[in-house]
Amino acid sequence: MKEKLVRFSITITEELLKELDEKVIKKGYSSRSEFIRDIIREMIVEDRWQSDDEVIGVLTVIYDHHQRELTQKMIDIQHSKYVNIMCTTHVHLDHHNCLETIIIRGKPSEIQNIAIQIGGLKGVKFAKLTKTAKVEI
Ligand code: NI
Repeated sequence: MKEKLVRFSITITEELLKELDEKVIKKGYSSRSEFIRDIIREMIVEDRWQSDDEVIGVLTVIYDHHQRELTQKMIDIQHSKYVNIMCTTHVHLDHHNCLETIIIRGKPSEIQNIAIQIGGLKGVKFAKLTKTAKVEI
């Protein structure tokens, strides 16, 4: 089902318009409209992360393969009853380093809690949480 599109005009300074157009080109958007639609969706996702709604986080972790019991500790943390681990992907980067992405569904506070716990483990060299959510519009 195709959603109805509406057209509206906005008033901004020439300077701001120049900035907007530069960003549209730099980020590879086909139009100002597409860029602005994505900005609004990004704000919706940010709001969800400030709420108690269900969101999705992608935790990227790089850790020392040789750190004793680290993988078991990471798995124990993921077995939290408050979140749903949707999938994990493991890549053996080199002899010492593993990279893992963990896709987590749950409440923002619980996902952040897991990200902090895993990020703080001995042997974890890098941990970054990417915040996203289902946006139906
Ligand atoms: Ni590995």
